[in-house]
Amino acid sequence: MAAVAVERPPVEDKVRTMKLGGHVGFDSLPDQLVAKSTQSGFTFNILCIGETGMGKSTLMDTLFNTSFESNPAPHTLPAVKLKSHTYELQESNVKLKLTIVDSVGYGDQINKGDSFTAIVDYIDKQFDDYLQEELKIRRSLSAYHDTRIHACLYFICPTGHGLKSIDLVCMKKLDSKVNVIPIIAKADTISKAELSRFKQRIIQEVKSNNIQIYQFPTDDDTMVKVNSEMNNQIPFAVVGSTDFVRVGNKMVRARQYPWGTVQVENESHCDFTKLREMLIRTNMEDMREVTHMRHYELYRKKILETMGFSDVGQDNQPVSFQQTFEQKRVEHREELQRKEDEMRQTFVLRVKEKETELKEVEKELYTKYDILKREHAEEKKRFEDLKKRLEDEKTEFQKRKHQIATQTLSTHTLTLGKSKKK
Ligand SMILES: Nc1nc2c(ncn2[C@@H]2O[C@H](COP(=O)(O)OP(=O)(O)OP(=O)(O)O)[C@@H](O)[C@H]2O)c(=O)[nH]1
Ligand SMILES: [Mg+2]
Repeated sequence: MAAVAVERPPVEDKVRTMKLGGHVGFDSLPDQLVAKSTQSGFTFNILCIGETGMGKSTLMDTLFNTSFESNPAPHTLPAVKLKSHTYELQESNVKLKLTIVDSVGYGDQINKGDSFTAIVDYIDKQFDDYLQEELKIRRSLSAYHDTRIHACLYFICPTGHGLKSIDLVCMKKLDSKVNVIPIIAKADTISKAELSRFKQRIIQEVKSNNIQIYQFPTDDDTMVKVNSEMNNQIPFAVVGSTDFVRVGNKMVRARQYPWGTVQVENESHCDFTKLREMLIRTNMEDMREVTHMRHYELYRKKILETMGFSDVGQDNQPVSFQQTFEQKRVEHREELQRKEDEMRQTFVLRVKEKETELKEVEKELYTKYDILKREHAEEKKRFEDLKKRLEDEKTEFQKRKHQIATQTLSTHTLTLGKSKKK
């Protein structure tokens, strides 16, 4: 057999070379996240707590540079009420669903002891709604409107003296439920020297009452400097205004007085820009995160524990949700059975009691009947005796009557005989 030589094409000619359409790598993940978040939008919920007329609505208008058109609250409410409004805001292509919750009638009541109750209840209700959604079988957390409060601005009255008891009590009740940011309201009514003393006193009182106010995060290297500086300036002294004044060739938000103008955005006039920077620009995401990771987590833990769930059993060994659920079901059944037995026993006991009661009554009735029967027999006998006596008397009477009649007749006959003899 003759060998046939086959000619092969060179190897390089068979390899297909393709050009990449773009960069390949997971370093695009953050961009994907940004695109997704931008598309779904953001939610931010602010709670304003402060006495009536403290400038809450004005500050919200100033903060978001818009007019939310709110009406002044009445002073005559019997209790504190919370009113919430949701607004859809858009800046470039970022959508923000902003909810502003206002404490209406806060501090207006004579007894201010439980002013915080309505606020605590509101915050818990929002946590509860979220928990219910989380526990659903078909949950849709991405479409869910999260109404949990991310920031609570506590408006301190600019008295210059210190915090009122209502402020201390309320902030203490809220510090484990929400990010409390105390601010000095209407700071234009307080002088510069007074303000720094006032701030120090507030911080001192907050510390001595062990109130955990929100601290801007200092764990991020890029933000550590500015945030720690801002933490030292809390509580921010703010001024709000809905009026605009021309300064140079610009219209700025300001409050005009006969002696001058307070510019809201002027850092030497008040801390408004610091608050806006910290609240909206720098730490909005951190507040959302702290709300979810700390405050909500705490609420969830407490609720699940009161429902009897725990991560570890009595022997300190991990137990699953399923095991706890099964155990609870068994306990529940046993409890039901115990209650049923208890009720049955009570029923039998009651029936027996009733039976004895009825027997007693029956016995009593028989006794009464016997007495009545005896009395009746005696009465009958008495009447019969009486009747017999009467009849005897009647017979006697008849007899006497007859005698007398006979006597009278004989006497008459005798008298008649005598008169004839004469
Ligand atoms: N001096 C001063 N007055 C202010 C400031 N902010 C608001 N005001 C005035 O205080 C009054 C009440 O302001 P609002 O913003 O309606 O106060 P509020 O807390 O929303 O009041 P209610 O909703 O009724 O509880 C208005 O006359 C405002 O012009 C401020 O920073 N300084
Ligand atoms: Mg208002």
